[in-house]
Amino acid sequence: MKTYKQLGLAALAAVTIVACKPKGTETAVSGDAAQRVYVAPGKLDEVYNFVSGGFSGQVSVVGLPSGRTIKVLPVFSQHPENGYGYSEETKPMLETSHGFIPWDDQHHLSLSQTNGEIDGRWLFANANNTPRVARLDLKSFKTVEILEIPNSAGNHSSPFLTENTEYVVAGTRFAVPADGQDDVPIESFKQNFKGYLSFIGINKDSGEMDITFQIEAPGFNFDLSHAGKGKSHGWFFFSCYNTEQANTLLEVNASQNEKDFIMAVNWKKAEEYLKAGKGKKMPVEYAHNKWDEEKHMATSTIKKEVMVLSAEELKDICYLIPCPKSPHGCDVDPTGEYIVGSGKLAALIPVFSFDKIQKAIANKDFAGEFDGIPIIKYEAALHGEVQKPGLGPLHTEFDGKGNAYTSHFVSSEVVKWDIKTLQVLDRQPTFYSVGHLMVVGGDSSKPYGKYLVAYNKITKDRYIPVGPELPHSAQLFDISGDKMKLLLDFPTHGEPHYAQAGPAELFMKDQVKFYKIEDNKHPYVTKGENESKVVREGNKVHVYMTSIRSHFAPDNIEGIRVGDEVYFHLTNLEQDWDVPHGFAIKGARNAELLVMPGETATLRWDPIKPGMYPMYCTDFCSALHQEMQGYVRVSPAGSNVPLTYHLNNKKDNAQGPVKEGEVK
Ligand code: K7E
Ligand code: CUA
Repeated sequence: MKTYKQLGLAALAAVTIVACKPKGTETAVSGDAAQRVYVAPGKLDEVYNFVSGGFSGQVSVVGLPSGRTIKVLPVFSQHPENGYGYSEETKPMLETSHGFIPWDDQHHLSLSQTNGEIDGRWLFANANNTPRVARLDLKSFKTVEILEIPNSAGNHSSPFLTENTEYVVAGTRFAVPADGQDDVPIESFKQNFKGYLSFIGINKDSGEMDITFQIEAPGFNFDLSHAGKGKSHGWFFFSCYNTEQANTLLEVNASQNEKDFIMAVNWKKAEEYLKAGKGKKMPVEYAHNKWDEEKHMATSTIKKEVMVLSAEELKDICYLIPCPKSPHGCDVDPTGEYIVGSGKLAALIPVFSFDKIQKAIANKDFAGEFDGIPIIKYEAALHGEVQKPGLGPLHTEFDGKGNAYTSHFVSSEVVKWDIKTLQVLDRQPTFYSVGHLMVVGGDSSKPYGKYLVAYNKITKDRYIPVGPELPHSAQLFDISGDKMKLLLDFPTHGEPHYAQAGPAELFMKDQVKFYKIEDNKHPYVTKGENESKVVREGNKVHVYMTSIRSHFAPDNIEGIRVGDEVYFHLTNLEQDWDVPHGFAIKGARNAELLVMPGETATLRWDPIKPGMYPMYCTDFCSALHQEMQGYVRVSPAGSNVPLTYHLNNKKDNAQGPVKEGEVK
């Protein structure tokens, strides 16, 4: 919830400071908490928790209940730790229609589902700033695809998905003019700015993404969304704020209306219109980046067209439901009947009924329209309101036992309530100012329940202090009983927003342990030490290099000249789990490579002055890891030192390139 910081809501902030310091922080922890979170040495966690990294651009894998960060997975930001976004193979993953972008702001995650249940196949992640959706393969835990979203800005209501992973959606947080038609006065907001909702189709087998269609909706700010499930499968629900359509000082001007909207989208109907040829092709530009598992490299393609359906023209795709007041979270319960809107400035939580929405549509129980889109009467759609839940409700998750849990930023608490009766059942303070919360499997049809994690914005006194910026904080609650029990605090990487989690068994089967060297189709692969070589093509030098415990082949290279572009194509010949080798060379202006067993990766190196340049392995791979090193001699431009390479003083190509199998 960076928005509060950005908008600088002075009044809210004042409330926060007073309200975010609940009393009795020590007594909030129950007696057996230590036992409940203790994962003994040699034992494994029960749950995989995938946590968004916010302004880090990455995703963390956290084990629950221990709260230990197991790994940070690079997604939208360069990651010097393993060379993601620095190696020649991974650079295309970060290409966009704006060129190479080394960073983004990552807020929401969705685990793929089959029949409404988490299936452990893929993890989808959104990029807010330069709108993109990424797909991670949960066999390799690698980012394997990134798709840019045209006609969008601030891709916030994303990447929420339908119950069979038919679609992942991406709604624009900023209303914007269409791409290519955007050189217009900002004051023409009401005429020219629109809200585009992208429906990204997912290939059932490969998981590959493609934008099937976009819906052009009124120029609101689409904030969050969730798909219908069960009876409401076929529908999507988006919260919108700034229905005032203000374009300046939004903290005041977008908080005028008593009610904004939740937009209900009948995407099955949209599919029918698409089939009937009602879509319009729009010229746009967006990047589609794909990782090739056999070639161990990514490609980036610019796509030029998108299909757009107009919500104004095609009457029965979209309906607006009034929702108080600047709604943020928009969450659907496991049965698909209840849609929870969380107005960040409201003192109640409205819960809408899918059946009632359908009835209201059939009876045309409307209170007018907005840009041609019918507005359903609030009361006609409403199941009821949770009264006095707390201040600043943001996000809601479910335990599958009829309970909902809503985070409250301003009053800094998690509130448990009964979905049917709307009675508040329990409240627990958070330390401090909770944003998102997550129940294990809590947005699926069958939540696993048991644990709830609150992702908090302010840490203050929770950890040993580390200067002006403190880590963000997560808090683990046991929700198996009637009352929530606080078990654990743990610091997080970046700024977590949403998270997803599922039982560990789902993610532990069929993981990639290494890549078979015989399947490696990288164009610069070196499948054995005797194939290693150095080839000059003008000022480009290609080093076909291998690594195995504990040496590189070759390990000495001479005849490199200032002005050369040197490409180290390192193939890791190891065929065993957990034996990567690293590669670094002095003066390299990118990062190291961390090459997985059986994989090939390339580091580009442009030496700018003559010298002796050591290179070495960066990952402690064996007892003789420290011996895993070599030299590259760089001579002045125009020097006639012959290009040679050696291992154990054997094999060089001083007389020209070595033929296969030949040792000189
Ligand atoms: Cu509430 Cu970006 Cu989902 Cu943050 S958002 S908390
Ligand atoms: Cu290879 Cu250290």
